[in-house]
Amino acid sequence: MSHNDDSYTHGTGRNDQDLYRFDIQNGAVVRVQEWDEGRWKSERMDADEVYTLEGTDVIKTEIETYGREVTRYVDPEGDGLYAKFSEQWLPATNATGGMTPVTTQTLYSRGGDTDDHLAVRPGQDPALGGQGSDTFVVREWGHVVIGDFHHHQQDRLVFDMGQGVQSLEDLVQRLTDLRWQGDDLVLEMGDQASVMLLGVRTNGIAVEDMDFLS
Ligand SMILES: [Ca+2]
Ligand SMILES: [Ca+2]
Repeated sequence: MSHNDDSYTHGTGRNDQDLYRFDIQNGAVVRVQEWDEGRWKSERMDADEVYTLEGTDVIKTEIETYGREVTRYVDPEGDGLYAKFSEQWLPATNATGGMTPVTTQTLYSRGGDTDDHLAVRPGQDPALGGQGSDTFVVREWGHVVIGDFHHHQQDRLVFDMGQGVQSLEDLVQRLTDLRWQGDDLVLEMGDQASVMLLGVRTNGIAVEDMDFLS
């Protein structure tokens, strides 16, 4: 798939905080840097990560226990500054449910006017779905923020973290606090994880808007 078909509807997720730079020598990525807290920081390239080039896109393939996580970075302006565009979980054939993610379709970093599937991860700007019925998939156990959940747009909140959360009861067991912070709703799961939903006091959310996959 070429990202060019998609990038205008999904956006690139690009902003000042989620930028990457890749040093490329002889067709291979030799260094990865991430813009973090106002400066470039080198990212360790782990042995279980493989970077490849596809046109001008950089593809990171991360080998996990029960599958692969494929992340695409794009540089639409051609200025050497990349943004994370999408990710996809490709389970191994022996993957077991529960403690592995379930959603295998491509998840984007930023939504547009259409119905979008979005990856929600810690350490990123609030996930934005935009107009349309968007599916926010929480992919990681950590502190995440969703910027524009709207009940009346039939947006969905999906827990798919590979943590064995497969029912509302599983989630409730892990919840240590559920509170309003102004117009924002915070679901706290100990010190290690939380889901903050900005503005949902007015935008609305119901238990029926949630799916519990893993
Ligand atoms: Ca959308
Ligand atoms: Ca939406």
